[in-house]
Amino acid sequence: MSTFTMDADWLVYCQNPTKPRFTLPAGSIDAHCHVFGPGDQFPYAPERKYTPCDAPAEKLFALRDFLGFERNVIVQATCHGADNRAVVDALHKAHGRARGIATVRANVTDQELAELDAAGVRGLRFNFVKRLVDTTPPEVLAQLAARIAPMGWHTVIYFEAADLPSLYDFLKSLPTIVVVDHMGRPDVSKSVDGPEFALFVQLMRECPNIWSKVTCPERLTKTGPSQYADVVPFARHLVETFPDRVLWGTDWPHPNLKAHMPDDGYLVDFIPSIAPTAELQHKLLVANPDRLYFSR
Ligand code: 0GY
Repeated sequence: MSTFTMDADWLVYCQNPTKPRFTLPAGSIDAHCHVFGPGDQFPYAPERKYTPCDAPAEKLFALRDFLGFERNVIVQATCHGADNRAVVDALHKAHGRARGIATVRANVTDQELAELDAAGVRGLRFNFVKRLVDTTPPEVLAQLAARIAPMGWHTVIYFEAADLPSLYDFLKSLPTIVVVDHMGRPDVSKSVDGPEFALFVQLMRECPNIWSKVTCPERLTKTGPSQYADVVPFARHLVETFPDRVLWGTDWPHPNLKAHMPDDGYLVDFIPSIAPTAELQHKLLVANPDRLYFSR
């Protein structure tokens, strides 16, 4: 019996995804996914804002193989706070086929960072989404970024589009590669050419060290799962404009979706609509994440 009871409105990940029609290029990397617990082994953090279902490494690797991915980038989820043991355990079990993104507090020691590096962690996640975390002051995050830059690590940033104006200068100032989760969460009911998304595109234009995950159509869509048509123009614009600085991932096990749980096979079938050529697909799924995560 688990010590943790998932939230009453929690949606469990799809148990029987369909086989994608789109064949992923050899060496493809799912560059944004999580593991949750299992809570009995890796307790959820006391400061968490949600209690998920368990989603252990074995299930993630089964999905990886079923969909046709070769490797994963496992991102620390907020339900584990700054306790990275579940991610580190998954990296160990992946036998070199995964890298990780950790969350740490300001008092993390150099020795702890070195141990995370040895386990396969290659970056830190800074989260500005208020429903997920109590925000850490940017100056504290800037100090952490300065410490990880010499390690060759990067920063992964999660924020919502409405907060980009206030974060703009902070993002520009970071001394690492900066990977923005889910395209900065644009409001896709607005125009892809409108001022809100234009600001994000401008940030990427101004800063060659800023990358974007073109992920989470299921999270961003306003019109529903049918082709995620409203999300396509945003993701495709970034893929075509910045083909060497985009990443793709499933976001399995899809935390905090309240209305619709995607079929992961169907999410893979979304890829050709945002990366329509074999060359763009290879950059998005293989070359870019391989360069960022697996060069050592
Ligand atoms: C995502 C999105 C979400 C959650 C987290 O770490 C997390 O809890 O990332 C979200 O709720 O939008 O990328 O998985």
